Amino acid sequence: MKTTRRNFIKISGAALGTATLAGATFDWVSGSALNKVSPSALQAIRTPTYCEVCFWKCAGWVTKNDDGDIWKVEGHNDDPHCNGRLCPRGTGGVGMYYDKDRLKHPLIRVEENGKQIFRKATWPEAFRVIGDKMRTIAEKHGPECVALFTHGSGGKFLGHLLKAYGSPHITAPSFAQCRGPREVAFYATYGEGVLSPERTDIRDTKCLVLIGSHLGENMHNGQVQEMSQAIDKGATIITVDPRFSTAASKSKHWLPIKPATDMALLLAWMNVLISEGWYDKEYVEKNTYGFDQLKAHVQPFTPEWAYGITTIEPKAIRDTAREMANASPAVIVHPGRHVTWYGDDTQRLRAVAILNALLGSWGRRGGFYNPERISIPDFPHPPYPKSKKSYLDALDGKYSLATEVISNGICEMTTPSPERDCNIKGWIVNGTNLIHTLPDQEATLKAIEALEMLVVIDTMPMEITGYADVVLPECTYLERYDAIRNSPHREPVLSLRMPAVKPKYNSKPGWWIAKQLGTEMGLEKYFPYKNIEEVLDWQLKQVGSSLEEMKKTGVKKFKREYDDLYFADSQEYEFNTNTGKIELYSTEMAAAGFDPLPQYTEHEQPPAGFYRLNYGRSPVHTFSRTANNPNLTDIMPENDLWVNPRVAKQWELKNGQYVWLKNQDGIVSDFSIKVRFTERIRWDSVYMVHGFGHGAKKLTRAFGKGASDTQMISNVKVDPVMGGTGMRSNFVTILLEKPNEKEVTS
Ligand SMILES: Nc1nc2c(c(=O)[nH]1)N[C@H]1C(S)=C(S)[C@@H](COP(=O)(O)OP(=O)(O)OC[C@H]3O[C@@H](n4cnc5c(=O)[nH]c(N)nc54)[C@H](O)[C@@H]3O)O[C@H]1N2
Ligand SMILES: Nc1nc2c(c(=O)[nH]1)N[C@H]1C(S)=C(S)[C@@H](COP(=O)(O)OP(=O)(O)OC[C@H]3O[C@@H](n4cnc5c(=O)[nH]c(N)nc54)[C@H](O)[C@@H]3O)O[C@H]1N2
Ligand code: SF4
Ligand SMILES: [Mo]
Repeated sequence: MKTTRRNFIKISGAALGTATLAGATFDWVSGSALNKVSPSALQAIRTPTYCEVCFWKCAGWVTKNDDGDIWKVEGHNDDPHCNGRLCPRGTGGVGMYYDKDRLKHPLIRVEENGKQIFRKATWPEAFRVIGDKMRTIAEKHGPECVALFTHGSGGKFLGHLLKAYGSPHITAPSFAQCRGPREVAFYATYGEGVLSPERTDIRDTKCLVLIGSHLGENMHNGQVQEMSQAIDKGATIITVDPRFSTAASKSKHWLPIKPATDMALLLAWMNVLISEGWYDKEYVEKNTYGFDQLKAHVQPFTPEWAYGITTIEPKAIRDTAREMANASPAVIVHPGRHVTWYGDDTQRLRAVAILNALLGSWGRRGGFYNPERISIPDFPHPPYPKSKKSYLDALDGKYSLATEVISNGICEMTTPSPERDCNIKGWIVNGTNLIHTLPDQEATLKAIEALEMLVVIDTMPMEITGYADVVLPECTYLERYDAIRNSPHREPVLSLRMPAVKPKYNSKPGWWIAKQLGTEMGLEKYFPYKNIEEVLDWQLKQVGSSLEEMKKTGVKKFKREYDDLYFADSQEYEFNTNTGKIELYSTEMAAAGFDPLPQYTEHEQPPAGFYRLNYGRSPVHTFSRTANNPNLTDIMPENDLWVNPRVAKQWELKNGQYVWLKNQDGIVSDFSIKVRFTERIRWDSVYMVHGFGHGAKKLTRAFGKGASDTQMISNVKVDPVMGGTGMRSNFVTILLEKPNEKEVTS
């Protein structure tokens, strides 16, 4: 098979113009810019938006300065995602617009004097190259051999393009690298997912149990606000985390669990609730299926049994079970969000779902509410062509309960293998930096190397752009219209994003890119509109609003129509499961050949001299997307390595010293990372924030700052139920000296 050798190209040249960056400093975040502003600027016209710095998508207002340029973004008072307050990242989002390192022009990979470089191109040239390649792939292999990876708002338009082209392969890292196991587990149990924003009724809860969910560092705005509200009202917080997280510091009970053993704790909690008779008997009797099997199943899993595995004292297990039962049904055992940890994640989340059912919290005030969203029709278009293949066809029946396309599955399908008749030949990658996002970088690069076409649509010269054949610069969220944000919430709520200013440089919005590309490919009948305003106005009018109205209000709430926010005691409910009940014993899992009741499995522990690599979020950064943001790097320019003082002593480390890391497979970190001594991390683990250690030189602030957790994650534990990539079974050791070049792997 012919493969294109795809060297990483450093994006160069192209730097046109002198973007005046009137104070793209942390001023916006600290609010000190407010003092410098003239009254006339305060009256400047506000335009509505929703934030793209993370996927919570808070609605906000953009205000311009006297020069007509962007001054600040603030939260929208009527939006339940943010209640008028953005998080520091959202406030600092203006930095995405002002960043001088942004992608400025379309780029096409060409060979000059035996060297691959990017040539600055016009949009029509770039579309022609992509159109030609896509036509060739469709003719030679079939349109299902092109896949779209997408994360973020523009995915709607590109997804439409791909379906019109004839491919079902549309995937996002938010499934198999994030919340997929949670959704599959809750569907199996309740016939419904947890969704985003999560349907957790935190503001009214009496007891919130966080299992590795580090709210407070994980800054998903509405949830963090509701958690402080709940604390103010006297709610009990129980945090299960091997690390003393911010949430742990706010907790009545912190259970510093041995990593990778949560299943044992969950089973022991069930054992206590059932054996002590502390579960919600009426709710369980009325709504659930399989209680007797569950009771027999958890009988051996006593707190004493779990103690040996988790290092959590039996008394602490009983006391916390009691706390939950006392609060029931206003109790939430939070399912978490990034849950792809150890490969048995769907089963762990099944245990979480079952525990909530025993506590009667699903559909109850202070537990999980019934969210509602309105249905907005698509702009009319001809039916999509029928696709010959589904992504599951190529995976030999593996991951049969996956409810979405799995990104790592697309990588597998792209990498040539004699056992597979269908290979993917082209990728369009929109708004996801796969090099930092997918674990096992070697596998990602192998797949990329086998591609005939890689198109990347991004705002920044991130690592993934360096492997592209064509790079398309999208304008930032502050410069464009996007699909209507339509969230499931306590009440249905819509939010509009519109451009506050014209796109800088030669960047364009995603909807325009999709429409032009569609036209280039002869698919114009799928884009029967002049511009996005026409689409949005038509859609909004179908639900009793209009673009005109939304431009003024930004956010619109609707009345609930279908059911109540909580279950009514007097009513019978039918759940969307095989038995119509909440399935403690999952008939769906059993039919698919998986354990119908969750089992404890032992996971690997670090070998001598190695530490488990633990990772998480910083409150002021989002993944790798903010690592170059001028406002946010001002607050936190690099990540550091949390090391227990006991480990530090053993290695004779100095606080603040830079070290390199080497993982269990001999992979050495490209960059060094600063050591931080802290009792907040266990002696068997080290911790770092995800999203740093960038190797793309054009990221002038981020390049070489801190280390990349992803680079160290080469051991992936794939969840057999739905294909999620467990990433927490990687172990690192410390290198005190800069490794010689040969030892550095990439
Ligand atoms: N090692 C490791 N891997 C992880 C995680 C982890 O904690 N550790 N977390 C996992 C989780 S939970 C998730 S959800 C995923 C997140 O995965 P991603 O969403 O891929 O995360 P980012 O690194 O932020 O990459 C976003 C990319 O979109 C670009 N971008 C930003 N705004 C726009 C825009 O408006 N338009 C376009 N076209 N591009 C834009 C950014 O420049 C960047 O290249 O990562 C997963 N992978
Ligand atoms: N500021 C900010 N907020 C964000 C994001 C961001 O990039 N920045 N990303 C958003 C996204 S997409 C997601 S998915 C969420 C992710 O955020 P969450 O779902 O809250 O968290 P995780 O990344 O799974 O978990 C990190 C926590 O798990 C703990 N942990 C590690 N191993 C174990 C273990 O074996 N058992 C237990 N019990 N705990 C363990 C770590 O110490 C850490 O405190 O954050 C969201 N919020
Ligand atoms: S939580 Fe913060 S970064 Fe995420 S959408 Fe809201 S304001 Fe933006
Ligand atoms: Mo995520």
